[in-house]
Amino acid sequence: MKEQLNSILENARAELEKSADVKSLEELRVRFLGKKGELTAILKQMGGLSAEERPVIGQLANSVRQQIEQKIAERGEKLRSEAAALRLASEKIDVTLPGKDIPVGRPHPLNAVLDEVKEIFLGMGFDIVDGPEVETDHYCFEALNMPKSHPARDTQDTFYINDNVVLRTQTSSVQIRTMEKRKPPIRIISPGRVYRSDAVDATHSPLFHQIEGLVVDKGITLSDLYGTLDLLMKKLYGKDTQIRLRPHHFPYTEPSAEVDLMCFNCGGKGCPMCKNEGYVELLGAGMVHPDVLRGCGIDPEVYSGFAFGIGLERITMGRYGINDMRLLYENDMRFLGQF
Ligand code: 2NL
Repeated sequence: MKEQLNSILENARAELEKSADVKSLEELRVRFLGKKGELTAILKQMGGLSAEERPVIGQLANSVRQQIEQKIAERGEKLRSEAAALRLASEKIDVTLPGKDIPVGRPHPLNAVLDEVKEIFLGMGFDIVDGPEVETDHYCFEALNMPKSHPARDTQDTFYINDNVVLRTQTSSVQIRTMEKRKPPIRIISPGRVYRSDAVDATHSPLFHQIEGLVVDKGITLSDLYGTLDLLMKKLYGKDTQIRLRPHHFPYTEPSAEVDLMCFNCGGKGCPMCKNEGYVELLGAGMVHPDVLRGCGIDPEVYSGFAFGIGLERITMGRYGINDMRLLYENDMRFLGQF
Protein backbone atom coordinates (compact mmCIF):
# COMPACT_ATOMS: atom_id res chain seq x y z
CA MET A 1 0.00 0.00 0.00
CA LYS A 2 2.91 2.25 0.73
CA GLU A 3 4.09 1.84 -2.81
CA GLN A 4 0.59 2.39 -4.16
CA LEU A 5 0.34 5.66 -2.20
CA ASN A 6 3.71 6.86 -3.37
CA SER A 7 2.89 6.04 -6.97
CA ILE A 8 -0.42 7.95 -6.66
CA LEU A 9 1.57 10.96 -5.40
CA GLU A 10 4.09 10.75 -8.20
CA ASN A 11 1.40 10.22 -10.78
CA ALA A 12 -0.60 13.15 -9.45
CA ARG A 13 2.45 15.42 -9.49
CA ALA A 14 3.21 14.58 -13.11
CA GLU A 15 -0.39 14.95 -14.29
CA LEU A 16 -0.91 18.19 -12.41
CA GLU A 17 2.23 19.64 -13.91
CA LYS A 18 0.84 18.88 -17.38
CA SER A 19 -2.66 20.29 -16.74
CA ALA A 20 -3.16 23.29 -18.98
CA ASP A 21 -6.22 25.00 -17.52
CA VAL A 22 -8.42 25.33 -14.46
CA LYS A 23 -10.97 22.89 -15.86
CA SER A 24 -8.55 19.99 -16.36
CA LEU A 25 -7.10 20.77 -12.94
CA GLU A 26 -10.54 20.22 -11.38
CA GLU A 27 -10.89 16.92 -13.28
CA LEU A 28 -7.56 15.78 -11.78
CA ARG A 29 -8.70 16.78 -8.29
CA VAL A 30 -11.78 14.56 -8.67
CA ARG A 31 -9.68 11.74 -10.11
CA PHE A 32 -7.15 11.69 -7.24
CA LEU A 33 -8.95 13.08 -4.21
CA GLY A 34 -12.68 12.73 -4.99
CA LYS A 35 -15.09 10.31 -3.24
CA LYS A 36 -14.59 7.82 -6.04
CA GLY A 37 -10.98 8.86 -6.49
CA GLU A 38 -7.78 6.80 -6.37
CA LEU A 39 -6.74 7.86 -2.84
CA THR A 40 -10.19 7.07 -1.38
CA ALA A 41 -10.03 3.64 -3.02
CA ILE A 42 -6.76 2.92 -1.16
CA LEU A 43 -8.11 4.19 2.14
CA LYS A 44 -11.08 1.83 1.83
CA GLN A 45 -8.65 -1.12 1.95
CA MET A 46 -7.15 0.03 5.29
CA GLY A 47 -9.63 -2.17 7.17
CA GLY A 48 -7.53 -5.15 6.24
CA LEU A 49 -4.36 -3.76 7.83
CA SER A 50 -2.88 -4.75 11.18
CA ALA A 51 -3.07 -2.38 14.17
CA GLU A 52 0.63 -1.49 13.77
CA GLU A 53 0.43 -0.81 10.05
CA ARG A 54 -2.77 1.26 10.16
CA PRO A 55 -1.37 4.49 11.78
CA VAL A 56 1.72 4.40 9.56
CA ILE A 57 -0.28 4.02 6.35
CA GLY A 58 -2.88 6.47 7.69
CA GLN A 59 -0.21 9.09 8.22
CA LEU A 60 1.29 8.50 4.81
CA ALA A 61 -2.16 8.73 3.16
CA ASN A 62 -2.81 12.04 4.93
CA SER A 63 0.55 13.39 3.88
CA VAL A 64 -0.09 12.30 0.26
CA ARG A 65 -3.50 14.03 0.32
CA GLN A 66 -1.96 17.20 1.73
CA GLN A 67 0.81 17.21 -0.85
CA ILE A 68 -1.63 16.69 -3.71
CA GLU A 69 -3.91 19.42 -2.36
CA GLN A 70 -0.98 21.80 -2.07
CA LYS A 71 0.16 20.95 -5.59
CA ILE A 72 -3.37 21.60 -6.93
CA ALA A 73 -3.45 24.95 -5.15
CA GLU A 74 -0.03 25.93 -6.51
CA ARG A 75 -0.87 24.81 -10.02
CA GLY A 76 -4.23 26.61 -9.89
CA GLU A 77 -2.54 29.80 -8.79
CA LYS A 78 -0.02 29.55 -11.61
CA LEU A 79 -2.67 28.84 -14.27
CA ARG A 80 -4.86 31.72 -13.11
CA SER A 81 -2.01 34.21 -13.14
CA GLU A 82 -0.90 32.99 -16.57
CA ALA A 83 -4.43 33.40 -17.91
CA ALA A 84 -4.65 36.89 -16.41
CA ALA A 85 -1.31 37.87 -17.93
CA LEU A 86 -2.45 36.55 -21.30
CA ARG A 87 -5.69 38.54 -21.12
CA LEU A 88 -3.88 41.71 -20.09
CA ALA A 89 -1.46 41.30 -22.98
CA SER A 90 -4.28 40.84 -25.51
CA GLU A 91 -6.21 43.82 -24.13
CA LYS A 92 -3.20 46.08 -24.06
CA ILE A 93 -3.65 49.43 -25.77
CA ASP A 94 -0.96 51.93 -26.56
CA VAL A 95 -2.31 55.20 -25.22
CA THR A 96 0.53 57.10 -26.87
CA LEU A 97 -0.75 56.25 -30.39
CA PRO A 98 -2.32 59.24 -32.20
CA GLY A 99 -6.15 59.24 -31.98
CA LYS A 100 -8.57 58.83 -34.88
CA ASP A 101 -9.41 62.10 -36.62
CA ILE A 102 -13.17 62.41 -36.17
CA PRO A 103 -14.47 65.13 -38.52
CA VAL A 104 -16.51 67.73 -36.68
CA GLY A 105 -19.59 69.14 -38.41
CA ARG A 106 -20.28 72.85 -38.54
CA PRO A 107 -23.01 75.13 -39.86
CA HIS A 108 -23.17 75.73 -43.61
CA PRO A 109 -22.05 79.31 -44.35
CA LEU A 110 -25.59 80.23 -45.41
CA ASN A 111 -26.94 78.98 -42.09
CA ALA A 112 -24.13 80.63 -40.13
CA VAL A 113 -24.95 84.04 -41.64
CA LEU A 114 -28.71 83.43 -41.33
CA ASP A 115 -28.26 82.62 -37.63
CA GLU A 116 -26.31 85.84 -37.14
CA VAL A 117 -28.95 87.92 -38.94
CA LYS A 118 -31.74 86.30 -36.91
CA GLU A 119 -29.87 86.99 -33.68
CA ILE A 120 -29.38 90.66 -34.62
CA PHE A 121 -33.08 91.15 -35.42
CA LEU A 122 -34.26 89.24 -32.35
CA GLY A 123 -32.10 91.70 -30.39
CA MET A 124 -34.07 94.59 -31.97
CA GLY A 125 -37.40 93.03 -30.97
CA PHE A 126 -38.34 91.46 -34.30
CA ASP A 127 -40.32 88.20 -34.63
CA ILE A 128 -39.24 85.53 -37.12
CA VAL A 129 -42.15 84.44 -39.30
CA ASP A 130 -42.46 81.51 -41.68
CA GLY A 131 -44.89 80.90 -44.55
CA PRO A 132 -45.69 78.69 -47.56
CA GLU A 133 -43.28 78.38 -50.49
CA VAL A 134 -46.14 77.57 -52.86
CA GLU A 135 -48.21 80.74 -53.03
CA THR A 136 -51.23 82.17 -54.75
CA ASP A 137 -50.97 84.98 -57.26
CA HIS A 138 -52.67 87.21 -54.68
CA TYR A 139 -49.99 86.93 -51.95
CA CYS A 140 -47.04 86.86 -54.31
CA PHE A 141 -48.05 89.71 -56.66
CA GLU A 142 -51.54 91.20 -56.38
CA ALA A 143 -51.28 92.31 -52.74
CA LEU A 144 -47.83 93.78 -53.48
CA ASN A 145 -49.20 96.26 -55.94
CA MET A 146 -47.73 94.46 -58.92
CA PRO A 147 -49.77 95.19 -61.99
CA LYS A 148 -50.37 92.34 -64.42
CA SER A 149 -47.87 93.90 -66.81
CA HIS A 150 -45.02 94.00 -64.26
CA PRO A 151 -41.85 92.22 -65.46
CA ALA A 152 -41.62 90.25 -62.18
CA ARG A 153 -44.78 88.45 -63.27
CA ASP A 154 -43.27 87.43 -66.55
CA THR A 155 -43.18 83.63 -66.94
CA GLN A 156 -39.45 84.06 -67.59
CA ASP A 157 -38.92 84.79 -63.89
CA THR A 158 -41.70 82.94 -62.12
CA PHE A 159 -42.34 79.21 -61.81
CA TYR A 160 -46.07 78.76 -62.36
CA ILE A 161 -47.87 75.73 -60.88
CA ASN A 162 -51.03 76.91 -62.65
CA ASP A 163 -52.61 80.28 -63.58
CA ASN A 164 -53.22 81.15 -59.95
CA VAL A 165 -50.47 79.29 -58.06
CA VAL A 166 -46.71 79.99 -58.13
CA LEU A 167 -43.48 79.19 -56.31
CA ARG A 168 -42.91 82.39 -54.31
CA THR A 169 -40.38 84.75 -55.89
CA GLN A 170 -39.84 86.65 -52.64
CA THR A 171 -40.94 86.17 -49.04
CA SER A 172 -43.06 89.36 -49.13
CA SER A 173 -46.00 86.95 -49.27
CA VAL A 174 -45.27 86.09 -45.63
CA GLN A 175 -45.29 89.78 -44.71
CA ILE A 176 -48.67 90.28 -46.43
CA ARG A 177 -50.13 87.27 -44.57
CA THR A 178 -48.83 88.73 -41.29
CA MET A 179 -50.25 92.21 -41.94
CA GLU A 180 -53.65 90.62 -42.69
CA LYS A 181 -53.56 88.73 -39.38
CA ARG A 182 -51.85 91.10 -36.92
CA LYS A 183 -52.48 94.69 -35.91
CA PRO A 184 -49.53 97.13 -35.79
CA PRO A 185 -47.03 97.47 -34.25
CA ILE A 186 -45.50 94.79 -36.48
CA ARG A 187 -41.79 94.01 -36.46
CA ILE A 188 -40.93 90.83 -38.37
CA ILE A 189 -38.35 89.21 -40.57
CA SER A 190 -39.25 86.31 -42.85
CA PRO A 191 -36.29 84.28 -44.06
CA GLY A 192 -36.79 81.43 -46.50
CA ARG A 193 -36.38 79.81 -49.90
CA VAL A 194 -37.52 81.69 -52.98
CA TYR A 195 -37.64 80.60 -56.62
CA ARG A 196 -36.92 82.30 -59.92
CA SER A 197 -36.66 80.70 -63.33
CA ASP A 198 -33.01 81.70 -63.79
CA ALA A 199 -30.17 79.76 -65.40
CA VAL A 200 -27.40 78.78 -63.00
CA ASP A 201 -24.25 80.92 -63.08
CA ALA A 202 -21.84 82.55 -60.62
CA THR A 203 -24.54 84.93 -59.32
CA HIS A 204 -27.84 83.18 -60.13
CA SER A 205 -29.68 80.07 -59.01
CA PRO A 206 -33.34 79.04 -59.53
CA LEU A 207 -33.55 78.48 -55.77
CA PHE A 208 -32.04 81.00 -53.41
CA HIS A 209 -32.75 82.50 -50.01
CA GLN A 210 -34.18 85.79 -48.98
CA ILE A 211 -34.61 87.60 -45.72
CA GLU A 212 -37.37 90.16 -45.86
CA GLY A 213 -38.08 92.59 -43.06
CA LEU A 214 -41.16 94.62 -42.26
CA VAL A 215 -41.91 97.24 -39.61
CA VAL A 216 -45.33 98.90 -39.39
CA ASP A 217 -46.31 101.33 -36.64
CA LYS A 218 -47.36 104.92 -36.07
CA GLY A 219 -44.67 107.40 -37.11
CA ILE A 220 -42.26 105.01 -38.87
CA THR A 221 -39.96 106.96 -41.23
CA LEU A 222 -37.12 106.41 -43.66
CA SER A 223 -34.72 107.19 -40.77
CA ASP A 224 -35.94 104.05 -38.98
CA LEU A 225 -35.20 102.05 -42.12
CA TYR A 226 -31.74 103.61 -42.38
CA GLY A 227 -30.94 103.07 -38.70
CA THR A 228 -32.08 99.43 -38.75
CA LEU A 229 -30.06 98.50 -41.85
CA ASP A 230 -27.04 100.52 -40.70
CA LEU A 231 -26.96 98.58 -37.41
CA LEU A 232 -27.45 95.25 -39.23
CA MET A 233 -24.53 95.89 -41.57
CA LYS A 234 -22.24 97.21 -38.82
CA LYS A 235 -22.93 94.05 -36.81
CA LEU A 236 -22.42 91.80 -39.85
CA TYR A 237 -19.41 93.48 -41.45
CA GLY A 238 -17.80 95.47 -38.64
CA LYS A 239 -18.40 98.81 -36.88
CA ASP A 240 -16.65 100.89 -39.57
CA THR A 241 -19.05 99.64 -42.24
CA GLN A 242 -21.09 102.33 -44.01
CA ILE A 243 -24.18 102.03 -46.16
CA ARG A 244 -25.85 104.43 -48.56
CA LEU A 245 -29.38 104.60 -49.92
CA ARG A 246 -29.84 105.23 -53.63
CA PRO A 247 -33.26 106.08 -55.14
CA HIS A 248 -34.87 103.17 -56.94
CA HIS A 249 -38.29 101.84 -57.87
CA PHE A 250 -40.32 98.93 -56.54
CA PRO A 251 -44.09 98.73 -57.04
CA TYR A 252 -44.64 97.84 -53.37
CA THR A 253 -42.63 100.65 -51.74
CA GLU A 254 -42.73 104.44 -52.07
CA PRO A 255 -40.16 105.87 -51.88
CA SER A 256 -37.90 102.95 -52.77
CA ALA A 257 -34.16 102.61 -52.43
CA GLU A 258 -31.33 100.33 -53.25
CA VAL A 259 -28.94 99.97 -50.35
CA ASP A 260 -25.22 99.86 -51.09
CA LEU A 261 -22.42 98.77 -48.81
CA MET A 262 -19.15 100.66 -48.77
CA CYS A 263 -16.70 98.38 -50.59
CA PHE A 264 -14.93 96.26 -47.96
CA ASN A 265 -12.02 95.80 -50.35
CA CYS A 266 -11.06 99.47 -50.92
CA GLY A 267 -13.07 101.30 -48.24
CA GLY A 268 -14.87 103.50 -50.79
CA LYS A 269 -11.89 104.60 -52.86
CA GLY A 270 -12.80 102.48 -55.88
CA CYS A 271 -11.23 99.19 -56.97
CA PRO A 272 -11.85 96.32 -59.43
CA MET A 273 -14.07 94.54 -56.86
CA CYS A 274 -16.59 97.42 -56.77
CA LYS A 275 -15.97 98.35 -60.43
CA ASN A 276 -14.52 101.68 -59.19
CA GLU A 277 -17.84 102.59 -57.58
CA GLY A 278 -16.58 102.51 -53.99
CA TYR A 279 -19.86 100.79 -53.07
CA VAL A 280 -21.47 97.42 -53.85
CA GLU A 281 -25.21 96.88 -54.21
CA LEU A 282 -26.59 94.88 -51.31
CA LEU A 283 -30.37 94.96 -51.01
CA GLY A 284 -33.64 96.70 -51.84
CA ALA A 285 -35.85 98.58 -49.42
CA GLY A 286 -38.39 101.34 -49.04
CA MET A 287 -41.46 102.70 -47.27
CA VAL A 288 -44.40 100.31 -47.67
CA HIS A 289 -46.71 101.63 -50.40
CA PRO A 290 -49.97 103.03 -48.97
CA ASP A 291 -51.98 100.81 -51.32
CA VAL A 292 -50.21 97.71 -49.93
CA LEU A 293 -51.06 98.74 -46.34
CA ARG A 294 -54.66 99.51 -47.29
CA GLY A 295 -55.02 96.17 -49.06
CA CYS A 296 -54.12 94.41 -45.80
CA GLY A 297 -56.65 96.43 -43.78
CA ILE A 298 -54.11 98.85 -42.30
CA ASP A 299 -55.00 102.56 -42.55
CA PRO A 300 -52.07 104.37 -44.23
CA GLU A 301 -53.34 107.67 -42.76
CA VAL A 302 -52.59 106.29 -39.28
CA TYR A 303 -49.73 103.89 -39.87
CA SER A 304 -46.59 103.82 -41.95
CA GLY A 305 -43.93 101.18 -42.40
CA PHE A 306 -40.68 100.21 -44.00
CA ALA A 307 -39.69 96.96 -45.70
CA PHE A 308 -36.55 95.48 -47.14
CA GLY A 309 -35.45 92.36 -48.99
CA ILE A 310 -31.97 90.88 -48.60
CA GLY A 311 -30.46 88.06 -50.62
CA LEU A 312 -28.89 85.69 -48.10
CA GLU A 313 -26.46 84.37 -50.72
CA ARG A 314 -25.24 87.84 -51.54
CA ILE A 315 -24.47 88.87 -47.95
CA THR A 316 -22.90 85.47 -47.27
CA MET A 317 -20.64 85.80 -50.31
CA GLY A 318 -19.68 89.31 -49.21
CA ARG A 319 -19.06 88.17 -45.69
CA TYR A 320 -16.70 85.34 -46.63
CA GLY A 321 -15.32 86.61 -49.95
CA ILE A 322 -16.98 83.80 -51.96
CA ASN A 323 -16.99 84.64 -55.67
CA ASP A 324 -19.24 81.91 -57.08
CA MET A 325 -22.72 81.19 -55.74
CA ARG A 326 -22.62 77.59 -56.99
CA LEU A 327 -20.07 76.79 -54.29
CA LEU A 328 -22.83 77.33 -51.72
CA TYR A 329 -24.95 74.50 -53.16
CA GLU A 330 -22.44 71.85 -54.22
CA ASN A 331 -21.66 70.63 -50.69
CA ASP A 332 -18.02 70.02 -51.58
CA MET A 333 -16.35 69.24 -48.24
CA ARG A 334 -13.13 70.91 -49.40
CA PHE A 335 -15.11 74.14 -49.67
CA LEU A 336 -17.35 73.74 -46.61
CA GLY A 337 -14.44 72.67 -44.40
CA GLN A 338 -12.96 76.17 -44.66
CA PHE A 339 -15.65 77.87 -42.57
C1 2NL B 1 -35.52 93.48 -53.81
C2 2NL B 1 -35.66 93.74 -52.40
C3 2NL B 1 -37.69 94.26 -51.33
C4 2NL B 1 -39.61 94.61 -50.01
C5 2NL B 1 -38.72 93.76 -50.62
C6 2NL B 1 -41.85 94.53 -49.08
C7 2NL B 1 -42.76 93.73 -48.45
C8 2NL B 1 -44.01 94.25 -48.20
C9 2NL B 1 -44.32 95.51 -48.57
C10 2NL B 1 -43.38 96.25 -49.20
CL1 2NL B 1 -45.19 93.32 -47.46
N1 2NL B 1 -42.16 95.75 -49.45
N2 2NL B 1 -40.65 94.03 -49.32
C11 2NL B 1 -39.45 95.96 -50.12
C12 2NL B 1 -38.39 96.45 -50.87
C13 2NL B 1 -37.50 95.61 -51.49
O1 2NL B 1 -36.89 93.36 -51.90
O2 2NL B 1 -34.45 93.65 -54.32
N3 2NL B 1 -36.61 93.08 -54.45
C14 2NL B 1 -36.63 92.80 -55.85
